[in-house]
Formats: sequence, C-alpha cells, structure tokens
Amino acid sequence: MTIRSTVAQALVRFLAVQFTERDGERRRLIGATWGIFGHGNVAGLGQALVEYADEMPYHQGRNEQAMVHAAVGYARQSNRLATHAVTTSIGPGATNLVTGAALATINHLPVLLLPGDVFATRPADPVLQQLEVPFAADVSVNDCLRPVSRFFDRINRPEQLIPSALAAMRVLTDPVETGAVTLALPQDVQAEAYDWPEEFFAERVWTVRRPGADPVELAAAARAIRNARRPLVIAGGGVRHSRAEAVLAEFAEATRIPVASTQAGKGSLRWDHPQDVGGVGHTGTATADELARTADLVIGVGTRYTDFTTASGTLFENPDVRFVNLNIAPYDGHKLAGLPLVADARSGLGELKKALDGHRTADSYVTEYTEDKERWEQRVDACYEADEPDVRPTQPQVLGALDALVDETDVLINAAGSLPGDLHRMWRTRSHDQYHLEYGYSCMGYEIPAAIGVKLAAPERNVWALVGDGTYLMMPTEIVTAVQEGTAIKVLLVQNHGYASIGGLSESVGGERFGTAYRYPSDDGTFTGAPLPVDLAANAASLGMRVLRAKTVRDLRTALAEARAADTPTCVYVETETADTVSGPPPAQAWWDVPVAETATRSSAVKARELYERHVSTRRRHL
Ligand SMILES: Cc1ncc(C[n+]2csc(CCOP(=O)(O)OP(=O)(O)O)c2C)c(N)n1
Ligand SMILES: [Mg+2]
Repeated sequence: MTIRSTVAQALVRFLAVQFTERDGERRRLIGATWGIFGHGNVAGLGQALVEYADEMPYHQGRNEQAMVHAAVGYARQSNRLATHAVTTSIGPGATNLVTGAALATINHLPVLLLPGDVFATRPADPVLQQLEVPFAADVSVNDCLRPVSRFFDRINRPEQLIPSALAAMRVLTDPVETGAVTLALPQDVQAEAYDWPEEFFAERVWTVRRPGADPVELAAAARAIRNARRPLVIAGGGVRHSRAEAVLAEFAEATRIPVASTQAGKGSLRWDHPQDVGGVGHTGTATADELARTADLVIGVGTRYTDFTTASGTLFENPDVRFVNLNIAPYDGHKLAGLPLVADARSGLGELKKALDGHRTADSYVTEYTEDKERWEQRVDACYEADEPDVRPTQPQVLGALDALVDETDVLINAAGSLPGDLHRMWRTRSHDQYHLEYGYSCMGYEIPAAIGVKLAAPERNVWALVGDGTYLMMPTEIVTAVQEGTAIKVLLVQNHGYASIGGLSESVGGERFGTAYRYPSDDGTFTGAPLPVDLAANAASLGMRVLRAKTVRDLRTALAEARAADTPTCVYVETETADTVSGPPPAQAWWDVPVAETATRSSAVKARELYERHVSTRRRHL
C-alpha cells in the first residue's frame, strides 16, 4: 500500500509518530514545529502544517534564531528525549538558524532544522534570495549550516526523504552524536507528490541507549580512585542528560568524594548535599577551586573540560594530578590524557560505585571541604543580604531576593553577561533541573525564547529568564510569542546600562572598558557621555508583557513575589548599581585566558600584559 502526498506533508506525518524510549519512559520525539514562513516554505511545509494541524502542534516564532533557542530549551528540559522542529524560508530565514544550530550542537542538545532551499529543478535561476556561486552550482546559503550540524542533507528528490528522515532521527536520539540536525528542503520538492510506502508513517520508537563500561576501563578507573587521597568529581552536563543525579548522590555519599560542577552540571547535587562543593573553574567557588588545585585525581563525569572549567589549563596544580573521564563520547573521555571510562554517566557511576564498595575518603579530607564550604556560604550570605532595603540593589542582592522566594519548582535560565559567573559561584540550586545555564555557546538572547521552550516542556514550573540589558536588546522578540500563546514566563531584566561583564574584562586586559557601556559619544571618540534615555521596561510592556518596575530592594521583593504568582507573561525590571560602582560578588577564584596586547603604548595594556604573562607561565599540559 502506498499513500500519495507531498514531501512536506509526508515529513510532517512522519515526524508526528516518532518516539523515544529510555528506562521505560516513552516520549514523542518532535513535540511541535516552530515556523516563520516565506516563499521558501509557505506552500510546502506551511501547507502541510495546516493540513495536519491536529497531528503536529505549531508555534509561530518572530526570529528564526530564537525559534531554535526555544527548541533547545524544550530539549534540555526534556532531558534530550524530546525536541521541536523549526521550519524557515530560504535565504535570510535559513541563515538566521546558524547561531541557534551552533548553540545546539555545542551543547549536545537535539533540534531538527528544516530550512527551505532553492529550487532543485532550477527552472528560474536565481530565485529570490538565492546565492549564486559561479563555480559550484550545488552550493546554497544552507551550506552554512553544515559545520554546525551533526547531520545535514538536502532533499533533492522526494524518495530521498525516506533514508534522510530515518538518519535524522538516529542522530537526534544518539546520546553521543546529537545536536542540530538539518534537512534542507528545496521549495519545489516540498510541494511535489510521491507515493509513500504506508510503513513510513508507522509509529517508530528510538531507544536512547545506556552503554555500560568496558571491564578493563572500569577496573583501571576504580584502581585509580582507590589510590587517590584527594579525589574530586567534576560533574558536567552529561550527568543531567543521562539523569544520573540520584546515582551520583549515592556514589558521593558512599565514597565521600566531593562533587564540583560545571555550568551545565550545576544542580547534579542539591547545593546542601554534604558532598556538593559548588561550581568549579574561573567562575567557581573558593572551596571547589582549592580542591581542584590540590586534587591528585579528578573524576570528570560528562564534562568537556572547557577553558572555564580548567581555568584555561592552570587550575589543576598538583604535580601528580591524573584524570579519570567517565563520558559517553570517547572524544571527551580521552581529554587531559585521562583514563577514559566510556559509558553512559548513570550506568558508569553505578558500576563504579559497585567496584569501589567499602572505599571512602579520609575523615580529615571530609572535614576540610565541609568547613571550607561553610565559610563560602557565609560569603554568599553576605553578598545576598541587603541591610538597607530602600536603595538600589546590587546584582548579588537581586539574586538574594530571588533566592529567598523560590523553591525547587522554579527554573532559572541564563546564558551570558555577568550573571553566569554570579550564578555559578553563588546560586543555591534546589532541584536537578532548576539551574539552566547555556554556557557552551554563552549566547546573548537565548534566555527569553528558551524560557518559552522550558515552559512548554514543563507547564507547571515557574520559569524565569534572567537577562541583562544588553542581552534583552539582543533578542526580546519572543516576548510577543509568549504573549500570543499565553506562556506565562517570567523575565527578570537587570538594567546596568551596558556590559558589566565585558566592561570588567576589558578593564582587566587593558581595553579600558572601550565600547562596553551604553552611553552617548564624547569628544574623544569614546562612548563615555551621558547614559541613553532608553526605557527597556516600557519596551517590554509595548510588546505585551506585564511589567513591574522595582527601584529598591524592598520593591524588588514585592515585584518578584507578584511575578512568581502571575499566570501571564510578567517582567520584573530592576536597575542595579552601575557597572563601575558595583561591589558585590566574590571575585574570580581562578584565571581565564583572554590574550592581552603584546605591544601597546597605553600603560593599562602594558600592565595587563605583565600580569598576563605571569598567568600564562603557570599553564600546564597534562600528559
Ligand atoms: C550573541 C552574543 N554576542 C556577544 C557576546 C559577548 N558578550 C558576552 S557578555 C556580553 C555583554 C552582556 O551584557 P548584559 O546582558 O547587559 O549583561 P552584563 O554584562 O551587564 O551583566 C557580551 C557582548 C555574546 N556572549 N553573545
Ligand atoms: Mg548590562
């Protein structure tokens, strides 16, 4: 039996019946499709989505990049068992996907991209928005998506959809390979009919596997851990993706090995778990970074060891330090010349725990990190507290006000600016999925659309997008989408008139904060004049959000509580102490390599270079 329909109709029907399964849990893989229509997809996928509207939910985005962010947010909240598809027109609609695709792939989060493409049949070259490459007629702008996709294909003939769609599902559901998957769809092919085998539209279940460890690797890892006096676990995003939190807690309790976390791994243990020592690396806690400096064995679990985690290769100072890397991807398992333990995080941790039966770290080690953690928490308390409630808060006091309000059901989303550092160092994570920090790509503008995706995956949760003013300006567009669909996200908008983060960084590397504040130009060509008369609260309100303005710490507490209780999209707008006056968060506990000018006339850069060279000299290559 065959069924005659267009390529676009067949694709929509196929996507509606794909499922994932893991640990007995079955999820629909493609929960919905986001779309912005133009001539490249309106008659193909646009028509198919209206034809099958009862089988495939649709969300109307405002910006293609933002649609990918929403899909990524949904995928992360769904522990990678489900995601969304994103359809765009050709040309600018398609290339707007590139940033979102890179973000998804770098963070190992699945998302299905369906950009329209130029005519396969070439009846009228060039079509509107077509790139012409005189020496390569098969190149279109969609080829920009190749390096940022884990799978790419262009569907030039209808029947080609069958193997390509199956390959796309394989990659989306593969725990090692997953990321952005792109099926470029020439606009004529989308509308072309074909006789599809009926089985193409049968329900299909993709098992998300949990490979166990190789016995030889497991024995070597267990031996290394037994021999270590100062072991430290670094929990990365793989813990979350694998839902290994409970097993990690059991492992940590049994062995008493402290657990530090990367941005993607924070929340693997609750902040008040006795073995949790908080964030590690450049934005880490003093406790975790001191343990990392002195560790003789680092046990990475599902981490890619980015420069933020390793303090650009300077953090692990112990001359004898070795690494055991539990990772499902051999590529990451071999990093830092570590002993690889290639396995699913949950399976691998369970096996390690068994292999280490009866083994625990010394009492003195436990006392050391427990006391150190208490001292760190006192520092956080001091940053959070606001003795004077009738003045403008500092950013840590904003976090303190939020901390006092939320419980384990709240989800916080952030990606860029000075908030990631403050949150990584200070936030007290109360549930495994409360802390949603996109720091693989640290993409300004991720927060608001991702909050919509998270809220769609978990409608019962309070979902907060934490955004700086720079970030807000980058991508406020999806506020309109939240308003349209009644998605009751909460936006906490922190106004400090520019880039506090990059301003501070600029100052430390001899850049003198050049181009990092939002101010009028001054006579010397720098933008250091008066602040701009821009009202972002009015902007958010004009897009349809309810906006609560908080001028003081006291206002802020009231506004946050009101926003938390709201069942429509609500924004809390707060102006904090400005970038140059802010005193608050504990300083960085470890270095981050941002190269400083080797030659300069200005003394700021000359001084910065001296310090830079001192740091560089402490870098180690682990072999
Ligand atoms: C899309 C994108 N462009 C540029 C950057 C580099 N960048 C990182 S943080 C930042 C400034 C963020 O400003 P804001 O959101 O106001 O936060 P603040 O630094 O003031 O806390 C910039 C430009 C980025 N991360 N993402
Ligand atoms: Mg700012």
